[in-house]
This record gives sequence, structure tokens and C-alpha cells, in this order.
Amino acid sequence: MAIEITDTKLTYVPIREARVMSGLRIVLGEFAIPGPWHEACKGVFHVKGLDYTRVRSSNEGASDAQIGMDGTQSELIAWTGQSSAPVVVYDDERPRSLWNDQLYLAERLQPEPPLIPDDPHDRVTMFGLANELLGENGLVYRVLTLPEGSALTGGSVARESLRVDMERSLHEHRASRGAREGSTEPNVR
Ligand SMILES: N[C@@H](CCC(=O)N[C@@H](CS)C(=O)NCC(=O)O)C(=O)O
Repeated sequence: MAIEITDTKLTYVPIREARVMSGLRIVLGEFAIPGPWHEACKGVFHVKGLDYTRVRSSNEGASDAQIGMDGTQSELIAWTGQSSAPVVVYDDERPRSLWNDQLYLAERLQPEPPLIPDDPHDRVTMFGLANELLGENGLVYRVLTLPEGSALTGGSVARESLRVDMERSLHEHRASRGAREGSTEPNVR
């Protein structure tokens, strides 16, 4: 049986309802396609054991599978000041639409198990690598915004430039880690 994009089993409340709720709400969008930021965000709150209300991303009555078309994200923009998802909202605090802010919020609400390393070098490495993937212009961001027709299997110029950039990033990361490991500084990993 084919799975349709609209085949969801969980309950998603409209933005209108979520705005007047307290507690933890996450704007995920009601559709069956897993998104990289969505899954990462859900994973963080799952590991922390934090319950949240799932929220639709499109305007009430509009299909979530067509978010962004015909201005159907205007309710999301009115609530969160931007158009991307996921967005995590806790009580009346500012909406958090960036992955690192979402991670810090989860860590604050439920410190166990810790997901942010105490060791400063580990922390810098973790946020640096995650940013290479999830940050603006990171790997995931660039794959999603590759020009139409330059699919990952297409051998396109865009794909090659992405590969070269990621190899350079990893090479630089390994080189700086190697330099630290060779250093005599204690506690440097
Ligand atoms: N704001 C997120 C990125 C999330 C993101 O770009 N999500 C995509 C879908 S996977 C999106 O909502 N794009 C529509 C838009 O940015 O208007 C972050 O940097 O942590």
C-alpha cells in the first residue's frame, strides 16, 4: 500500500490553538515526509523524554504538504517571525527556530541525559560539526537548496562543489584535532 504525503497518525493542532497553549509546542507540519531538521529536533526531545504538542505549519484549512505556496505560511510568520520549521515554543518564551537554540532549551528543561558536552573542546567540536551539517550553508542546507535538476546522483557542478567543500571541512577538522592531540596541553582532546 502506498503511503501518501498526508498519511499521518498523530494529532497536530492548528497554529491558532497552539498560540494560546502553554508548555512545549513544536511546529512540525502535518505530513509524512521526514525532514532532516524535523527528525533531529524530534530526536532531541525524544531522548530527553519531553512531551510536546505537535503543531501544523500551514494556515488553518491549507494543506501542510504545500507549505509556502500561495502565502499559506502567513500564520506561522505572524507567530514566529519566520517561515521555516521546526519551531519550538515553550510557554510565552520567544519561538526558537534554530537547531542550536532548540537543543539548549531541551537541555535546560531536562538536563538528563546531557546532550551538550561539558568539556569545552568536545562542545566546540560538536557544535562545529553539527553546524557543518545543519547551519546556514551547511551540507543539509545546501543539498536542499541545490539548483533544480542537479540531483545528488547527477554528477553536476553543484554536487562536485559540495563534495569538495565538505572534504575540505572534514580535512581541516581532522588537522586541527591532530594538532591538539599532539599538543602537551592537559585535558585537550
Ligand atoms: N531554521 C532551521 C532550518 C529549518 C529549515 O530550513 N526547514 C525547512 C524545511 S526542512 C523549511 O522550513 N524551509 C522553508 C523556509 O525556510 O521557508 C534551522 O536552521 O535550525
